Amino acid sequence: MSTNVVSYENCGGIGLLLISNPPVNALSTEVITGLRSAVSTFEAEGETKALVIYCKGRTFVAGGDIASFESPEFDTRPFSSLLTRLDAFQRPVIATLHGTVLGGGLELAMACHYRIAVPDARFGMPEVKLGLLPGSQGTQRLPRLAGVPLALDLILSGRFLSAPDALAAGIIDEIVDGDPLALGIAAAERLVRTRTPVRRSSAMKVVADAAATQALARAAAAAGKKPAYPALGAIVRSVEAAVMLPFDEGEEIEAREFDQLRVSGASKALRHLFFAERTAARIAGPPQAVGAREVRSVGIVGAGTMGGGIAMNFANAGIPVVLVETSDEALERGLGMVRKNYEASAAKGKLSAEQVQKRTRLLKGSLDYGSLSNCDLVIEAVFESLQVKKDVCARLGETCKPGAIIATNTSTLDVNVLAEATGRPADVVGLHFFSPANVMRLLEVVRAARTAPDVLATAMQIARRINKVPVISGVCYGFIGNRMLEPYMRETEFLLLEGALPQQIDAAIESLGMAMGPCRMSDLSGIDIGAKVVIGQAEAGALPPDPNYRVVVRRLFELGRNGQKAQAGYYRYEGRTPLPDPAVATICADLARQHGIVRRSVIPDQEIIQRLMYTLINEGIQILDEGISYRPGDVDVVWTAGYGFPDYRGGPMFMADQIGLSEIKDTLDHFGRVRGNEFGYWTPSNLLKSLAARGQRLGSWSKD
Ligand code: T1G
Repeated sequence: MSTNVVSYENCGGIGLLLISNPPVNALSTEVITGLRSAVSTFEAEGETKALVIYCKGRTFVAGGDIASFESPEFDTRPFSSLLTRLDAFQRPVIATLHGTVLGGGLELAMACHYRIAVPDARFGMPEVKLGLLPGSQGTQRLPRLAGVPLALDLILSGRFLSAPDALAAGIIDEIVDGDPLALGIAAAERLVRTRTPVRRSSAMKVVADAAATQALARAAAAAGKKPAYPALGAIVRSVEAAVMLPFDEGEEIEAREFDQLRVSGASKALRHLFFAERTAARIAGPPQAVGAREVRSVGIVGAGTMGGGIAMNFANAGIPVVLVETSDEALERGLGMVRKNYEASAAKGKLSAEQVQKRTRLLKGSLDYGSLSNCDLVIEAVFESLQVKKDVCARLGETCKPGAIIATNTSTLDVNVLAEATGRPADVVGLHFFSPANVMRLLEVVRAARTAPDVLATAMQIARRINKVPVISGVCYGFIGNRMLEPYMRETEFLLLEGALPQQIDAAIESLGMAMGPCRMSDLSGIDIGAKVVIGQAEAGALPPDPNYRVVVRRLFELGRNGQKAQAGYYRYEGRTPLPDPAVATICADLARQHGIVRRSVIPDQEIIQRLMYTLINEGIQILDEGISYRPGDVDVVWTAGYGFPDYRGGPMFMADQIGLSEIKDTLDHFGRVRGNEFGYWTPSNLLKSLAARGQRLGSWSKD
């Protein structure tokens, strides 16, 4: 028997079941149908002594097919009942495992009687990251094999186990190096020869000891604190069912929990982000047959906080880095900071001493631009000033070898201008890292007007190598993320002038799940940084001709209230703890008086949310309309990976579809009417207007 994705053959009395559904052998409907029919064939062949299940390609089954969960007809039960059939065989069923054995793949393996794995195989239940739980007996089998505490830990965290750890935990039976099929056949023959009785995980007893009870109680308490993630509670209830109830009753509870989670907003949002992150890594447009350039060594100009953090990313990935500075002192400071960061990670047990040594050895310092002449990629991370950066770019244009890529880490300057300054704009790309650069996952890759296709392709590839989530942005002020921040900060300040307090605005925004409200965020990133951007924009004549525009941040800066580092900004600080500061209310009231702004005693939270979020969303849609960003999902990835937007809301564009585009447009129009629209703050983007008029969603929109 064989379909496109599953084949079965009888090889010398052993049934061989092969799954071949690239890239990751996900359990599509077709795979499940194929599995059912292969298992029926084995069932019918009474004389076949054992069954070996194995996979072609880079991995054993990495889980259910996530795309199939969108179908209203999706049901976990057909796969679960197949697992029950496998489990019930009297003849041994062997899973031979390699790659990433995840979710439904691990469930399939656990339903087999014997699991053999190659040494570098990894195991996990990552469903929680999709807002789900293992829906095909995983919450029932894993506690039986590995015990309740570890099962809970794995299912709640989604973390992976190495093969040795999985062996120690009782999840697999044997590790052997070799070809998975040959290993599976050898194991099958041995089990048959020795007449080893089949061992069914469903028949094992769950150890219900004090450790299990405590783990469940702790997990339930932790889940209770995160109501935005309903999967956590559902996982605890399902594992609890494994402890309290017979297997089939526990399985039914798990299936019901899964059904509810699958249609929950959180899971839909997280599934959207799963695909959005992977799609963002692809360059839009017709596939271009361009290879990437090779990057074996990296240079960084500027060993400040940014430069040092960027350097760590490359050293972490095993790529040698040279950091160039203008003085010994600056260089030593930069390298010292990197060393300190590594030592801190080692002290927390996140890195071994050898890892620290290996990484620091990959980092070299230099005062000489000449040491960049052999680098394949050079990133400038110097002071954010057009003249300074232009000078550095010009020098890099001369110093870097032909074919080397020159990248700028500017966050506010025009990448086209910097590209021209190098004299070789085709080699230039923007790499906008977020601070702290060694921690934040987001990387905006800025495609300038003359960036060569292979330079862009290399930037995307290198981003993945250093474990970043890359998103392409065109050239505009602030790129995708900071540009959308502009109306958000503008409305924050207007609300402060009108009588809202920083703590009220932050609380309203944090109630949506944002990691930090705008005032806390500004205090953390530095009021001086924000104010200088506004002042620079004013000098460049780029601000709206509105005398009230962002006057608060400028006043705080004048007063030296530069945020957390100054222990005063929108808040006053005790250490890192922000405390409401009546002085800020006075500052805002004085400014409001000077600027003739009427203060109100009550500003509803809903107004705060609408004014900040709807204008941010409108800007995002405008960015799509202008082609600065390719896809709504890209914008969502920027905000969830770089700006603390709650992943369970899927990002601002996904959220816009949930709110309804008409509702957003009508609300903007409403504010335009009641507040006046002299400066165009409330003008819906043309794309928003046309989508709203047609009742279309961003999720189904594409530029072409
Ligand atoms: N379903 C559909 N597509 C998948 C997929 C999946 N489970 N996993 C990966 N892909 C696609 C992905 O979109 C990309 O496509 C390509 O494969 C390579 O992925 C039934 C309910 C396996 C560790 O959550 O963690 O089982 O972009 O770029 O870095 O009860 O993919 O090339 O078109 O990520 O080498 C549980 C999710 C599902 C695993 C490989 N399983 N996948 O990483 O490659 S729920 C997961 C991953 C479930 C059961 C329950 C990773 C990976 P494209 P990639 P990678």
